[in-house]
Amino acid sequence: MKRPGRVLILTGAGVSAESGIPTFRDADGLWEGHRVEDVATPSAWLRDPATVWRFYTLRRQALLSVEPNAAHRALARLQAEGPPSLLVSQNVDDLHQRAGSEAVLSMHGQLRSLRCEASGRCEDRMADEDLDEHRFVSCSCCATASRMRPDIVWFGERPLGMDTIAGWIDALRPGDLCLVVGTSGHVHPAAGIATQARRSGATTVLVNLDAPLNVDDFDEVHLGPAGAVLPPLVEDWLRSWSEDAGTV
Ligand code: BV8
Repeated sequence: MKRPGRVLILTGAGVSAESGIPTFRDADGLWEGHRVEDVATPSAWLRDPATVWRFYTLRRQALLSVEPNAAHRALARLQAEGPPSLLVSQNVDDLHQRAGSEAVLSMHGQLRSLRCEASGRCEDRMADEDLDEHRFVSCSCCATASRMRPDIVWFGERPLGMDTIAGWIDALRPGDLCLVVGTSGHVHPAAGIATQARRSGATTVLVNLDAPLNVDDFDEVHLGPAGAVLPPLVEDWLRSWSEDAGTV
């Protein structure tokens, strides 16, 4: 593959699977018997905030005991040594950032932070050991000390950074690269990014454990665990691109 001008990367739950974070399909989309789509919604937060709060607080606590894996590190290397890139993640963990990726857009929000329901102001609460799954948290930004919600994009809510993503897709040219890693292609608008990138002329490459719903959107498909597939793939790309540039 010739050196691309830009690289747009999209990741899903599969890139964090080898860090020990279960994917949504692994659990058949269930958490303690609840369908994720029934817990990760504004109506669930209104109807049963305690269950939703517990769902996210337990997942935030689980983040404290996991580390980035070889897939996160390979993507961080691609971003550091390769062409200009943006990494759009559907994941709400912080493993790309902890692996050293800098240009990361967490389109579905982040477990790390909480959002004031009144002002919309976010606070990073990852370090708070005393966040427990049975007690809501009030903000410190309003006189009324409003309740804080998980800083997560729920089903039916507009994903974050849509304008930035659309701008990147519009700027893609033939020969650019759209790399998609570890996603089943179930959730929109994320699942449409590869199709749109291809329409812009970019080469679309998939790394996934098995063929997702949108496998036909890809010019190149590498099936296997991202932690095993990505490091040699990134190595090969960087080597051939540096040879193209005449620098070895
Ligand atoms: C929107 C945060 C409008 C929550 C998430 C009715 C009402 C409203 C909207 C809809 C509706 N019906 C449909 C929709 C659209 C809806 C949608 O797509 N629903 C689906 C279920 C059909 N989308 C929305 O609601 C979105 N918002 O549409 O607003 C709008 C849009 C644009 C502009 C203006 C307005 C919001 C969607 C965001 C929801 N929030 N996350 C939380 O995390 O708790 S989505 C959540 O599920 C995850 O973040 C993730 O994105 C998704 C799961 O997908 P994947 O990441 O792909 O994970 P999955 O487990 O499915 O697959 C893992 C893959 O990895 C597998 O293929 C597996 O083979 C592979 N794998 C496993 N191990 C490895 C591996 N690959 C490599 N290596 C391995 N080791």
